[in-house]
Amino acid sequence: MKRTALITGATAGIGEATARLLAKNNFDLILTGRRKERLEKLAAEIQTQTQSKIHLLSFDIRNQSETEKAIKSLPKEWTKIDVLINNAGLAAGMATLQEGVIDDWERMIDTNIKGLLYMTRLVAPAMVARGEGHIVNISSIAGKETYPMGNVYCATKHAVQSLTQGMRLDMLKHGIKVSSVSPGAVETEFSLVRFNGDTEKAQKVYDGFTPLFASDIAETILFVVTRPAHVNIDDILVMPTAQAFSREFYRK
Ligand code: NDP
Ligand code: 8X3
Repeated sequence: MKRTALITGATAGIGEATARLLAKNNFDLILTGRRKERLEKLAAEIQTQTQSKIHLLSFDIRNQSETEKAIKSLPKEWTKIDVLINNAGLAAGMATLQEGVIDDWERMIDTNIKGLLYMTRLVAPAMVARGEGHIVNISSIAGKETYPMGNVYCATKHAVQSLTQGMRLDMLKHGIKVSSVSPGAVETEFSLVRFNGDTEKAQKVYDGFTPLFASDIAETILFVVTRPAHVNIDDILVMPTAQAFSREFYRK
């Protein structure tokens, strides 16, 4: 039977790759992100290749009222969300805490923690009422380790780990699955965003080794959301072969 997945942050990287893969695997999709034209282009491409139905919502997940308005605008036939993939997120800058840029902290906390909370608060009640549903939170190796100058980003991803556990506990008796997927370095727009559009700095992150690709994480997410009803993947850590710990790379 066809299921509906809502993917936040589907305009790029992991979210986009996941949209493409789920569309090929019997999912209808609600895709979100701020860049509306990217969502429209992606939807058009997917629809030429698959039978997937797609609904687009363009809003800033840091804004609670925009997020609520978007979810409340869903036509009735789109209100049964089977899978919520909380993927939208970013790192902004790298700095010691004592030299940290407050605006960067706000962006990361508002997107990675508060945005994820707003979305879950809006979508989870209907899952609970139906007694079924699956929430997948995209965490990171940065949710398990803290690296120099990664202070606030790492803290937001540690929060995602903790919230994943909290959601699982709170929704346990309602039959809701809650999972996290925690990647190491994935080559997406992540580093470009982190370094504010500095392509040279962004490229250096992936120099000399093969990072993960967004499609690797999409495949992991597909695995997580297609287990039998009695199986929940609590957390899955996926690393490039050439990466051990968050800052230990084997570069050739
Ligand atoms: P990308 O920068 O390629 O994609 C990020 C997505 O998040 C975009 O679709 C962007 O959409 C969306 N987003 C960011 N801010 C907002 C906002 N305020 N409102 C709505 N949407 C927003 O990065 P990735 O695909 O790599 O990142 C996806 C997730 O994976 C993030 O949570 C990240 O922390 C996590 N992750 C990434 C890793 C990596 O190495 N790349 C490793 C581990 C975890 P738009 O700008 O159009 O709004
Ligand atoms: C992204 C991976 O190690 O750059 O979450 O923080 S890392």
